[in-house]
Amino acid sequence: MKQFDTLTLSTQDSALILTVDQPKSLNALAKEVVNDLESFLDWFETTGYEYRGLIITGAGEKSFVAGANIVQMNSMDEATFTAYAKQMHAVTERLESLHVPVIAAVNGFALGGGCELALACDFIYASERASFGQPEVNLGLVPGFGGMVRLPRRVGNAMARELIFTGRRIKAEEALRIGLANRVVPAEQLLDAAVATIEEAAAVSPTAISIAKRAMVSMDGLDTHQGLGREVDAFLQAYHTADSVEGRAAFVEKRSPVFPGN
Ligand code: CO8
Repeated sequence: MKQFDTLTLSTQDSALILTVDQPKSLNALAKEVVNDLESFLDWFETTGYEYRGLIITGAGEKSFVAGANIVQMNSMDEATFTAYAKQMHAVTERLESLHVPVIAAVNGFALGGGCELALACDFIYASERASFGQPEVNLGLVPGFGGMVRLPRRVGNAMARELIFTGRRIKAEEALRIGLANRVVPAEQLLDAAVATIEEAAAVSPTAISIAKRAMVSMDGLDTHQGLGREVDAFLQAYHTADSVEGRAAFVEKRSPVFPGN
């Protein structure tokens, strides 16, 4: 298994679990962490085909990711800042486009860049101890790793504005209520719940999941008519895959499909 200084990788069933492992700074996204996330994606995109899903979580009991590293940010010049932001933007866009489902297992603070990292995952499972927020306004800042783009898409424009303008921290149950988290579970069941969902997805066609993911990302910002056009393209692409030939044959022959994965 590939090794990183700031991330830990482990496996459970068909899932790869990526733990941001900097508990002394509550797993804040230091430059070194962002570099490692980028290297992880280089590795996973090219060699991660045996895994049927990715789960991202944070080390320790207290925090998922507490945001960008504020101490490091204080000594960044404009060029370094821009490079840092662009690098993290690329990481989030690559996570969204991965071929497998990506679940944020939020085990504690998901603040600022931490909330934004979770928003780049397909969906969020929260432990009962989790809390979420975009507290940048407390620092005289605004979200910079995609929060102003992705939070409104997840929770609606008005709710996103309320959270961004107040910097308020919300608990897991409220995150569930507003649609930020899909599920809230006791802390000790968080990873198992995420793994169980990856296992459910592992039973269906991986090609269909990958086509659906990429199509849905490409539909962001399109109007209904354009979106429906993309959907037809994606449907036809899926229709011609070996997985679909097998899935439809299995239905007619009243047996379980064995997807070849292409
Ligand atoms: N960066 C660096 N260090 C951090 C961070 C952080 N974001 N968060 C916590 N730490 C460190 C603390 O400094 C402390 O270190 P030490 O033990 O050396 O003093 C350690 O983690 C533990 O933290 P606390 O003692 O503060 O723990 P508490 O339980 O008292 O409080 C909180 C926990 C509430 C999470 C508190 O630490 C906090 O408010 N952290 C900051 C949260 C925040 O504001 N996050 C947003 C940051 S800005 C951002 O993410 C913008 C992203 C876009 C950047 C775009 C660049 C172009």
